[in-house]
Amino acid sequence: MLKKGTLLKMSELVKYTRDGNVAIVTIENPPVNALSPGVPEGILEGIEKAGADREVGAIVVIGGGRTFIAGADIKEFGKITAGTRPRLTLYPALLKIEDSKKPVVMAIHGTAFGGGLEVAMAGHYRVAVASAQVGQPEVKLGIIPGAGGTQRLPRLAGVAKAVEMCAFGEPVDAKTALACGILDKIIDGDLLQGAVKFAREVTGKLAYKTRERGEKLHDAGRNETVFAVAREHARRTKRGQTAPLAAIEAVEVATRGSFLDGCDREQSLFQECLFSTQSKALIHAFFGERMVAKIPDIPKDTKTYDIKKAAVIGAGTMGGGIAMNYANAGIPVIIKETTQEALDKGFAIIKKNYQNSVNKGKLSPETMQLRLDKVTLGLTYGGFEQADIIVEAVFEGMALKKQIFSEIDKIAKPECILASNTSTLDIDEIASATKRPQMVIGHHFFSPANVMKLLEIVRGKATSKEVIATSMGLAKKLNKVGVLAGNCRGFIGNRMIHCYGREAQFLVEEGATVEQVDTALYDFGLAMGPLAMGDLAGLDVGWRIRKEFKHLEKPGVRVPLVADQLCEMGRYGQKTGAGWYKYDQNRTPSGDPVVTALIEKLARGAGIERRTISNDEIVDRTIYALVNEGARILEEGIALRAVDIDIVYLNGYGFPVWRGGPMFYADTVGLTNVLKKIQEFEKRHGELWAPAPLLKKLAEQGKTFASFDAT
Ligand code: 3H9
Repeated sequence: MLKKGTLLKMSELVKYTRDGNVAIVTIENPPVNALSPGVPEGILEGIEKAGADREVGAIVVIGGGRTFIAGADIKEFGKITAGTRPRLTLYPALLKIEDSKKPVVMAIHGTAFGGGLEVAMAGHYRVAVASAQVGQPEVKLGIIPGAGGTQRLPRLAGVAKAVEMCAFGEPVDAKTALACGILDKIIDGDLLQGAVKFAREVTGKLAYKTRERGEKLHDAGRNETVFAVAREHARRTKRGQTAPLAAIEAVEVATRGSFLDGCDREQSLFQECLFSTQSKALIHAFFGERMVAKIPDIPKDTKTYDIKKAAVIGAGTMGGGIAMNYANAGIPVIIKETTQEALDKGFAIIKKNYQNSVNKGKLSPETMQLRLDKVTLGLTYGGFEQADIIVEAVFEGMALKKQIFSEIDKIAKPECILASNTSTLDIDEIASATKRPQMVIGHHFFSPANVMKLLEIVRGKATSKEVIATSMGLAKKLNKVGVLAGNCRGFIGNRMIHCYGREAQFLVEEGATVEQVDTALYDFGLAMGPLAMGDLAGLDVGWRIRKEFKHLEKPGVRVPLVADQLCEMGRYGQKTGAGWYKYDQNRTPSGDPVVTALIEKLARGAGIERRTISNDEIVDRTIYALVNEGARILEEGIALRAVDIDIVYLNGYGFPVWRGGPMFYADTVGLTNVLKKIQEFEKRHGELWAPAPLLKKLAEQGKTFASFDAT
């Protein structure tokens, strides 16, 4: 008999050892044990080796390092669709694992996601530590489980749970997985020891193949409702996405025919999804979210500051939301205002936001109290001297911001980060009000700041690497996606949105209705149309900014006419009950003839020809305005990569994730086509549509923004 721990090396990726009569197959493919080429083969080889070894009675499959298996290697998908590698071989390998005559115990820690859960379900038993999670998150990548997951999961967990997991992609914890039948046991203490013990207990016993279990599949009456409700939910919450509906279909097939028929259908749906543009876009977003954390001139080991205490100036919508982020992350935060009334109002909104989460069951009353206890209020800078970061969140006005920065410069400790939540203003000019410009940085949160995932981190010319590295790490701690931007008017997000909003307004001046513009972009997939978004954010915000930059307007260049007039009329949007739309007491919008008349009057006055405008033109004009400005931002180095722009738009502006972001979308349309349209717009509308030099260059070379990222 082999000694405990004897190593029989099969490949670099999968190791085979023995503990007495139990074979242990360990996956060693850091960081997340993805099923890269060689891993499925290695696992199968281990199972076969154990099968052939007379001394082995049972087999444990376990992940080395921090996790079991996080799924297929997502990097391989691009190679398959590009035709540079063949289809994945996981599905047939799992049939063979399941056919093992000796019981296979899957031992799970970390995550068993996607192909990882599919591997686990091909075993005869599954044990896990209490902190483990299992899930089929493929839909988040625009695909469905492709190795039997939609067929084995309903057999283990029941149809409703399988539909929920496969169509919506959320993970479940070990306790839930045990309760619904995915797991057989939760192991306290050492996972490997527990799994080996479990394997000994089941040695010699009849092992069930998941694919042969059918007892949870057939409740026709109930299943019908489950599928109908899931489809309706998917259409509503995953608007425009094809993979969730494909996943529901695949599970439905499991309830209607044999396992192999179901797998056939799953395989073809998987292939369809894998080759779709949606999947490519979602995979682009997955890697993009990780890519933005990588800043070429800031090494991983750059020193960072410890953020233990925060202070926020301003208890308005932004200040309150920002303070909530700190409180949520367990960081005590002081909020300063100029009047008790403003402070009370701000704190009441924070409380109301938390209370809403409690009412929806998303937060316990105890956690709400713990978070509120992290927030203190003040009318002076008292306590600011202890803060590790001070975030200014007052109105967008340079003079006010500079005054505040010169005040906090005097009281903040030397290593305190001074952040401005400005959405457009020059960070260097703000920093010039202090004696420590290296500590000054932009932290541009998006409204509502306690909800939106994006944090645009704006680097001034003097901002230190340590302050940037701390900010990027802090974004993660605050549960945000941090994207680094260079300093310019509006940075990445608002500089581009300015062009998009401009075109939306021009379109209504030229004859589209307010509703038509918003509906066309909603149908394109945006969370809301640009004019409705303006009403939500407050039209006065842009108005104030336009006044700040009035002196920079070029004479003779067309400017939008309507929004400023709406503000002059006191129509700031939802908060005043009227903006582009009028709103009832429940904030339900309806079209307003007053606005239509105003638009017609202003257009007539400016000699703008009114015409019928198609929805396609609305989409092209607004989205290509984003793309053209995005190309300039990229060329100027304001964004590090095109994907950084995409991540800004996906996380801060409600751009549909399944389109990958504006730059990725342009790549899918083809830059030559985009350029051609922009050149047509230039002819018709003049210099605002001059094509960005980078776009022109890439289009002429037949290249993409993605190829620019890769160079
Ligand atoms: C699938 O399984 C299809 C099947 O049906 C089979 C069909 C035949 N592949 O996120 P992190 C990288 S589809 C390749 O920062 P965390 C990631 O890019 C797949 N790489 O860590 C990053 O690289 P870098 C279904 C992957 O602890 C590094 O690993 N599975 C993969 O915050 C660390 O990742 C999923 O969708 C992968 N599968 O979170 C799970 N996963 O350091 C996707 C990660 O160079 N993964 N990387 O930037 C996740 O959800 C998270 O990564 C996880 C860890 C929760 C596992």
